[in-house]
Formats: sequence, C-alpha cells, structure tokens
Amino acid sequence: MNGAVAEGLLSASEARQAAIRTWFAALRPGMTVALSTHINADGDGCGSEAALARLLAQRGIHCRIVNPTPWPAMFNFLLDDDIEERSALGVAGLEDIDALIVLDINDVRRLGHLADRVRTLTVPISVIDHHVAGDEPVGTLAVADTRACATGELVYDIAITLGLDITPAIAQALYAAVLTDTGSFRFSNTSPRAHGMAAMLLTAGVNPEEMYRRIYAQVSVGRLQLLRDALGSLGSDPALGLSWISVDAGVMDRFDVTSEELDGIVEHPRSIVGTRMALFFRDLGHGKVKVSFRSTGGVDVQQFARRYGGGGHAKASGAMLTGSLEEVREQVLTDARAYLGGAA
Ligand SMILES: [Mn+2]
Repeated sequence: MNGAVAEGLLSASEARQAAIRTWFAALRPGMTVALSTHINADGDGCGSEAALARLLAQRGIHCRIVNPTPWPAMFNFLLDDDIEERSALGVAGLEDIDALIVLDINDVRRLGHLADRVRTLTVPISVIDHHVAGDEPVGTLAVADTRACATGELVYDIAITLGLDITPAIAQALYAAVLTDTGSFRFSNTSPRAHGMAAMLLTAGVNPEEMYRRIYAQVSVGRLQLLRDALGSLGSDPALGLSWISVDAGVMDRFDVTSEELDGIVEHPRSIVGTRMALFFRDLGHGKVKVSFRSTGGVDVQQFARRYGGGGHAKASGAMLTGSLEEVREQVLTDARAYLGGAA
C-alpha cells in the first residue's frame, strides 16, 4: 500500500474539507443550534447528532436535539447531561434558535411533523448527509457526499478538519453511526475509510464488545418469540432466488413488541443461500399491508417497489399496499416471480 492510500484512509478529501470550512464559517460561539434527523432516527442519525452536539460545544456552540419522533431508547447510552435532547418539545424546540442543522437526510418531508415549521424558518439551515438529495432538499449549506459510508463519517471529518477533540463519548457515538449504517461492516458501503475511521475510533477509546452488547445484544424475549412465529410463514423459491416472510396484524400485541422490533426480520429470508430478492409482508390491519423489499446482488428493488407507489434504495425499498395479507402476498409474489424471471 502506498503512502497516498494510507493518508486517504485517515484524512478527509480536499473537497470535503473545503465544504466543512464553508459550513462552519456560518457558525459562531454563543449560538444555539437545533439538530434534527429523519423520523424514526437510527444509529447513524442519533450517533451523528450526539457526536456533533459535543464537538460544537468545544467551540462554544450550544446544540439542542429536536427530532420528529422520540429518541430511541436503545440509543439512550449515547446521551448524557451534556446533551439537550428535546424532541418532546416538537416544533416549539425550533424556536429561539440561530441555526438548524439537519443530519442523515436531504429531503424536508422526512422531518415528519417538523417539516412545515422548517419550511418557514428564517435562520440558516444546513445539511450533513450521505444520501442523494430528495425532491425537496433541506437548506443551502451542505456537507454532503454520497460516498460517505455514514453521516457519522462526515461528522468525523468535521472533527478532524476543524482540529476538534474526539473524546471517548464522541468516538462511541461516531462508532455507533458507522457500525449500524454499514450493517456491522457487512454492507457494500463498508469502504476502506469506514474501517480506517473505526480504527481511529478504537484508538480514541471505543470498546467494540461493549458496543456490540449495547446495540445488538438487547433483544427482548418477545422479539424472539415473534421471530419463531414469523418463521412459520417463511417461503422460498430457490430457482428464482426469491424468499419471503410475513407477520399478521396481531403480532405486536401478542408478543408485546414495538414496531422497531420488527426491523431486521427481513434479513432472515434474505440470508437464505441464493436469494436475490427477499420480501417482508407486515399486515397493519385495516386492509393495509406494508411490504419491505431487499435485494442481494444486482436486482433493483427500488424499481420493483415503484410499481406499488413505493421507493427507497436499489437494495432496500418499501411500499404500502391495499388488501388482505393473503391477497397482497399473492399479488406481489406473482409480480416478483415475473420480475426475477425477466431479470435472470
Ligand atoms: Mn445514514
């Protein structure tokens, strides 16, 4: 490995550093800044917010986290008395601020019930994100790069570009961001830089076993009972590489689980050898069925989901369909077989 490659693992690109300096020039000591992220914040959104709040505090900027949905309990360990988490305030949390920074999304509509207020804010709004900008992008100043494995990578670059101190608490938040967004360093966004950054964060005090325990070894008994129940519905069509799983409308009450705990169920059919497309059917009751689409390899599930008015990414999409669980499953499986047959 040559020196230039090694250097690139540990430092931000010139373009990214320039974007960070321009972004930071709009902030001043003494300011109060609101941080927000998408509805149902994930490890990247929460980790990026917790890290950025502490980093900006080093420059005398006070941050208030105001998310459109409650801070997930599983990420409480990223917070402490030094962070003002005020998502419960709703739009009132966006009053008396000097700037808004939106993380891990670039579409106002993903701010849920905060969106209307954000559209009318007159304070500077900036975005730090690694997604392709949506139809209604947020703000004017951006530290945005779709090559970043996580928004947390961009926050890390803010820290090193501005010479800020990556304390153990900041390192832990950034590691949570990268760990979760790369699927524990398994997804295709697991870049050399993701590992380079992870190495630096371990050096800064992250304990990887503790992070595993806090983020992944937190499963309730009900979640596993639900999985046992759901596995009874597992189906697969090995010739086409199609696998699916379903849950009925009563599972959340029956097993006392939250909708967050349904995340990841689709990874079970997806993990079947030879699977190219995995489907998760969730009956919401009231004649609505939520379908999650996942792909492995070259199948574009975003294109497939669009026929049902859904969308997302090429490898992870979703859609809401009308009908009973049986009707929707029958229709989508028929369409998926034709789609995979054509794409074979
Ligand atoms: Mn992300």
